[in-house]
Amino acid sequence: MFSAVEMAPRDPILGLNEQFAADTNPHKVNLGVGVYYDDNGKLPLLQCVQLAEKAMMDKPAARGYLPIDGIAAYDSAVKNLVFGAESEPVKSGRVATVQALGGTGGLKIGADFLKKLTPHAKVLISDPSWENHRALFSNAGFAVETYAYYDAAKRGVNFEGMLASLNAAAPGTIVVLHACCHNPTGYDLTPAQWDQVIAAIRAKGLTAFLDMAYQGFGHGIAEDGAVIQKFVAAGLTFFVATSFSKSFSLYGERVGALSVLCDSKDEADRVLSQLKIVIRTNYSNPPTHGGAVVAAVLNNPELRALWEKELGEMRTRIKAMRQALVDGLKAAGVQQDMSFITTQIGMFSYSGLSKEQMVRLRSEFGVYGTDTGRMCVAALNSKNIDHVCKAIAAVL
Ligand code: PLP
Ligand code: TYF
Repeated sequence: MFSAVEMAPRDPILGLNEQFAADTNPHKVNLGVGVYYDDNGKLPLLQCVQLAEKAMMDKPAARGYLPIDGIAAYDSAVKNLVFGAESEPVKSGRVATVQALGGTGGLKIGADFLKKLTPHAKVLISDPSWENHRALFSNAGFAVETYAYYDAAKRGVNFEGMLASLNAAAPGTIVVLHACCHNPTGYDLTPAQWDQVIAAIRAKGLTAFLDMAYQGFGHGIAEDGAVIQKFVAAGLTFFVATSFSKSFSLYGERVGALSVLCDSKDEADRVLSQLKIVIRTNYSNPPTHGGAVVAAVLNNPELRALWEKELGEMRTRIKAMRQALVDGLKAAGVQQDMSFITTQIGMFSYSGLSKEQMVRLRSEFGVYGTDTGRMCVAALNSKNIDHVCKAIAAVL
């Protein structure tokens, strides 16, 4: 039965983890996968999470099945975070939100629902994008193409190209947009550019699917979320996938959500009923723990303030590491201007290094980034930065 099964290729990013684990270089540094580590190179367990868990353990609860769409207090906390507790969409009840297995789960529920709703639509993802965007929407049955995004020569966004791609798209095309902290390039749109993108989406009748995996890692929770307000103000209906993997350092708990902004409460009720069918036929209902922790933090003013502080510390440390990288490369003798690293935002830096240079970084120095030149600056720290700077200087 399985004799004709072919070996599937490894995930290009997660596959690096295996290679890293097997590397015996004592100076090895993993800048491959998008994970935030603290200055001691450790995955943080946030204080706000520990306090919420302690309160839960003090009052142990049985684990029944959750509703198909997850914990009600979680779904409302997500709506409030994404759209604003006092916002018109939340007050009028026209947002359908479901708990999902990470941001990936939110994307997948949205993709499966869209496939039923608009089976012939094309999906556009940015060039380049998180590799799983293409795979996920392809597996949901869509033809996936790209819109122009990265301009290597300019070290920034090819905005004219992006607008041209959107303006050339057929009505109903699904456009996957990184709400903030673009993965992999680290280059985001300016507010004025977002206005133009939104105008094009409106004029051409496209469907926006915002992927918000890094809210709070760019300029702040509210600042990074401001793009959602722009879409609301434009009168559009759209999709938002939320991930708390990075912002709560809860990667393995798989906490995320899908929100769909509809035209009315009646529409949202019907959309929610369809999202529940997608969930029921895939995994029935989500797990309890991660969602309960995030809901406890977001719905408690003190824990919420603590979360904002801890997330702010992660954001500030990443920015400091970007600056340290620019300074360290200069000190290590790199002649070319590397200051673009501090204009990038979020967890990643598209370094501009070639595949050959990235392979050399790995084999000669134990410094792991992706073949595309992407490095996770959130994994740099005061102990490994010198080694990374010297390694990059050597291959440049
Ligand atoms: N979307 C983007 C752009 C990402 O970088 C990630 C990274 O993990 C995800 C979605 C998925 O998030 P999660 O781990 O919560 O599924
Ligand atoms: O881009 C990254 O590194 C993160 C983590 O299949 C990730 O988004 C990478 C690959 C993958 C799932 C998560």
